Amino acid sequence: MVQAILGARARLPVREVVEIFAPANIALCKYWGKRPGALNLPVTSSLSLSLGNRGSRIRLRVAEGPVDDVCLDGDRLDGDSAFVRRTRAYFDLLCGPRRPAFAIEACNTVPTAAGFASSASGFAALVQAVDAIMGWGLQPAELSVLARMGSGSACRSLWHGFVHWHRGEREDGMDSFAEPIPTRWPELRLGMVVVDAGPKAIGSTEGMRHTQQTSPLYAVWPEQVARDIVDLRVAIEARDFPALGAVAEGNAMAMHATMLAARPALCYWTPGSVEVLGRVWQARRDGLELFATMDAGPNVKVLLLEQDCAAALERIPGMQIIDPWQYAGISENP
Ligand code: 2P0
Repeated sequence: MVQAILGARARLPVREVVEIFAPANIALCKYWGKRPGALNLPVTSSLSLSLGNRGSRIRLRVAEGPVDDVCLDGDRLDGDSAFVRRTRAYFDLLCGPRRPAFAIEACNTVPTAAGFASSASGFAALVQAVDAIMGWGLQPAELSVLARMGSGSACRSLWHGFVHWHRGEREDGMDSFAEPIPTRWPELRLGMVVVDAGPKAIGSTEGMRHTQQTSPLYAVWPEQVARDIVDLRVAIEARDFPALGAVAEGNAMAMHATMLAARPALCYWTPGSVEVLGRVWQARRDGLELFATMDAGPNVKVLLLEQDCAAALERIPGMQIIDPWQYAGISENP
């Protein structure tokens, strides 16, 4: 598939150094489950909101020595670390085995230790950096396909704002890529509540596999997603916040329900997660429109409007509020 995209493009660098930023993203309709194969082809479509200036910045240059050199947030990583091995495999995938060695400096502006950093922004930045340093000039959809092969949700991190990842039908995955939704919603905010900063016990890839193989509730997940995506698109178009929040929260709860029904159960929630969810739900009963979403971990993300930020912080002290539309000046990508 990489060959189908790159065609006769040279696998030698045309630039010495490039610097790229890609935002992290939070799904409002989740990607949970893969079709067979190693291409990260999803069972369903999904829809996300990017996190403005929170994400990954990557500086990529051709290395002086023969081996890749990887620095993350200022620390040089051991060549055997999982991060370096995954990065190296991705370079091999894109540039082939006879590629030059690269030096990469990656810096996350989503706090890594807080468990929010995902591979999404990293692979989205990486594929754009490789495209730029090699002078390939690939189309956005092609970059999205290649980002997806690094990590599924990375295909959504090529854009700011709302992004729709289309499931696609083809077995080669060439029609499974994301596209931006051109609706801005400047009042929309996303709160991050750190419940547990530690690494999660079961990664998403394994969690998806286990859910698909053993959960009797997984059978209804694709139908639910099909409805939720349509409802989200309508809510975004109408800038209908209660509708957007209700669908996003319901979709996240449904995803976690499929995991809870897996055998044995897969539960990313901790008592702290439930406590935060309780605060969100109590706020709503009191007339404050907050909605929750959660991913493959215990931390809680809160959807809210700018006008409610102060009231929300009284309910959930310590919540870090992100403006998804604040990214001017950080996206000077080539
Ligand atoms: C999402 N997650 O849509 C869902 C919700 C986690 C829960 O995308 O195996 O790291 O690399 O394709 O992209 C996390 O999964 O998984 C994810 P791989 P990825 O955001």
